[in-house]
Amino acid sequence: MRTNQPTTIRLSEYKVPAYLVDTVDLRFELFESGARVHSTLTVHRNPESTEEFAPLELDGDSLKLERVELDGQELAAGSDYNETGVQLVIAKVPARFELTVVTWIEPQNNTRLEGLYKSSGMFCTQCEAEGFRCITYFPDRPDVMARYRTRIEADKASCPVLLSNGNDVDRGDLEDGRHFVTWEDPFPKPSYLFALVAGDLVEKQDTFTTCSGRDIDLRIFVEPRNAAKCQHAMDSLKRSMRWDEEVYGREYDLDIFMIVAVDDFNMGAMENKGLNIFNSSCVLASQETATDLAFQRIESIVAHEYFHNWSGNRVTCRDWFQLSLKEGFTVFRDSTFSADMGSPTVKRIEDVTLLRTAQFAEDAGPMAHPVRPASYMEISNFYTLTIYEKGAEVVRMIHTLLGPDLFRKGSDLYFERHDGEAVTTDDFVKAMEDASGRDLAQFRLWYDQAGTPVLTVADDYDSERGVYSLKIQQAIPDTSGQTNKKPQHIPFALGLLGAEGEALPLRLGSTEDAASAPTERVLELTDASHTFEFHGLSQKPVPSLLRHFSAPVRLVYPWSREQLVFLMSHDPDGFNRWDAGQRLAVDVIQSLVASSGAGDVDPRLVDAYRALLADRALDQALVAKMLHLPSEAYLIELADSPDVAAIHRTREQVLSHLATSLRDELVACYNRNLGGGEYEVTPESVARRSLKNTALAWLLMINDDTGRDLALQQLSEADNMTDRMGALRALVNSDYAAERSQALADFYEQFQSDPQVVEQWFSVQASSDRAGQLPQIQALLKHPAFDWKNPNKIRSVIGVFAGQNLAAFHNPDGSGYSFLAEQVCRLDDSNPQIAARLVAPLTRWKKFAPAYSALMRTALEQIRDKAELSADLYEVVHKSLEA
Ligand code: 7MF
Ligand code: ZN
Repeated sequence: MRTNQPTTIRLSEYKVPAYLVDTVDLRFELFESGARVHSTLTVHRNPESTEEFAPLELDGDSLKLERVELDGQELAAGSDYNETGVQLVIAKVPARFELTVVTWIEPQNNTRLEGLYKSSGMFCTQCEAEGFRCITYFPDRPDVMARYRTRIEADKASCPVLLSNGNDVDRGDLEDGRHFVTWEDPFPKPSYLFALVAGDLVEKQDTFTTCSGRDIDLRIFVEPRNAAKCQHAMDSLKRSMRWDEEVYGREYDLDIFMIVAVDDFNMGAMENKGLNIFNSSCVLASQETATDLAFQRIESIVAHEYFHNWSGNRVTCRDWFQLSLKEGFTVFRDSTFSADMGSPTVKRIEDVTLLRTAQFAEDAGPMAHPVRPASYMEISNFYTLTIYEKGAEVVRMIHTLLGPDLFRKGSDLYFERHDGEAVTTDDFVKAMEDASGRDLAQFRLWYDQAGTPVLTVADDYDSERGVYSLKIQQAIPDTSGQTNKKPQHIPFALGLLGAEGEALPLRLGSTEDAASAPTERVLELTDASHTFEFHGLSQKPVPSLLRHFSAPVRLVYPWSREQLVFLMSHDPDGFNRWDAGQRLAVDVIQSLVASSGAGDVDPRLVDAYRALLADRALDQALVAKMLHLPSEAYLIELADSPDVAAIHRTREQVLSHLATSLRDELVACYNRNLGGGEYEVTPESVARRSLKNTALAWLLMINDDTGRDLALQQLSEADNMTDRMGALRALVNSDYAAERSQALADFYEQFQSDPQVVEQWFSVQASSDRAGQLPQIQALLKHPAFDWKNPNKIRSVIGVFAGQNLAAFHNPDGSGYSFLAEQVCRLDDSNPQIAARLVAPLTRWKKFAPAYSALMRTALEQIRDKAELSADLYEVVHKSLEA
């Protein structure tokens, strides 16, 4: 734990490493009482470094140093080397040498879950970004790439399975019931991709034959009780491997690919070379225990980690400022994969919902930063929605500007040019430029300028000339440390619709031929203001703007409610149909909030939803999405000085008005989507369940017992977790207090032995304004299944309360805020990464009305004044207080 102020690392101060490492030879002796790590490095001076006589500086954290040897000679502390607590410094080293370092670590006491630690009796590692330095002294930076050989020694009975990166090359028995396995990874890699697992695990085995005919051994390792929950992850893995061959021409490179499920994990998963480690909740699934959402999440995370093998591992990041090089690109890849596996429109809706709700909020808050940040204090704070989601949008825009063929040429060139290297986002853009011949100089601003661009569109129709003009202005808001930003290069996809909903030809000049003019175009905005003229139009069209959400921007256009209703049922772009529905619902809710709930819910909204419920031609997955009202979080993000209680109340008022008005249609929708035969996770059956469960949730907002009875019946008859959870959630969020308690108790009784289900059980309560008021949250923290050492449990209660139960969290008495501050302080001592992530909702204090924001600020100050603040929490709290 640091007590002094952490330092700022700047991109502008990047220097090539003074020494490079060729090989790393590791030997782990694993015991109950700790682990001894013997590390032998072959090192040489970097010819590209200007510092010829630089000292050798190795990073280390929480290590007990036992021995240092240089070329076989033991070195002495003080005279030959210095240990500073975070570094091992050897002042004088030759141009080429062999260094051996022996350290002692205590995985069983490692609660930070960085480096080597124990989870349910199993040894495992997490080294990204800077965890390797918690294992041994090493130049722990991604531009130092080396070949690793790892020998693991452990007790054979408690740790029959010993895994590391690459291929196993040797194994055997040792004295005292111990054994060893040696692994060799032929590909040079940065230290953050190192992994080790040792424990009592069972494996599910399969094979994949690559495009060149090589057989790859696939293995998923889990605790014995989870043996039957690996099939979906295995299928997802094989689909990902095939897709990466077909879409990117990328073949897997080792002979074996392993996945391990771990219960205690700070993040979702990790792409360690040949040995991916997953949070159990992101890999284990069965019909009885996992929802459709979980099945989809698992597929996309397995894909994400697998895709990193090329976008991240074969070509890696030069430094952590380039994090989006691998993360933005890989999220774009996994998102395209998921779109190809299901409905592209629905996947786009899900991605945009996350982006607009959470990334836009981040970009407007005190921690706003560019996709390529210029500085950071603690790198683990920069695994953000901006790096991942906005970074993916930036890659998507390159794809839009170049088209699929030139984009593929660009990615081929990128992989070919930089295979085995550690590079920058600029190298990525350069490869795209060189392959396509396009100039992306202005486009690069997307990497450097923080903040969400605002596009303001004004239109005009000249009936005499038959010309429709669109004036599009862009402005990028100031963010901390950045003002007066330059206009960015923005791809803007659009279409124009005639009175019957027909797609009109887009003729950008009077000479363009109507017959050959496309009905959708991508305009390229480069100036602060542009006016585009569309010719040959005999009537004023309805514009369908920013189709597919072609750029991550806020779009301002004075839609009328008639236009939105029209687009909801006519726009050929499914994404914009959904978006029109969202805008209409937002407009209706916002005006009711403004009038303090006085006035009626616009009947056009009711009619639009009625039409949707009756629409059997439209993709039912899209209908299911369109029936979701904009979330409270999104409504809060859109508001200037949000009154959380009023937004919550009004949204519920609209929901129950819709439900009451559409009761018969909802019952019909419910019944129509009931049954459907054997459970399967196909887009069609997922859509059926989603529609059915939405209808059910709405029916419980009505003051008769229809919904309650259906929910109780569904709860007792469901053969899968999606339906069970749908019914439970609907009951928990209803006013049927007795049924709620009974259903929650029965559910726990039935599923208490399954940690992933218990996490869902915590979440459904913590997110509910009925079951998740502060005293109830306090009680959940005392529940026997709650575990302060398990990040998933912490997130499912505290994280969900502060992030999803917004009316309760923003209780005007400030109790939600001081509760969060207290838990964050407590967690900072055991797991700083989790503490720093959990505090995020408080950092948005400036956005709220004065009464709220003063209390939020007080809670932040309470954290700031805590003794011994971690660097993680220090950075977030200080930056948000100083903003
Ligand atoms: C899909 O990016 C999308 C994002 C870092 C840990 C996984 O592969 C990763 C790791 C964080 C936040 C989100 C994700 C990951 C991490 C993630 C996972 C799946 N390199 Br932190
Ligand atoms: Zn990733």
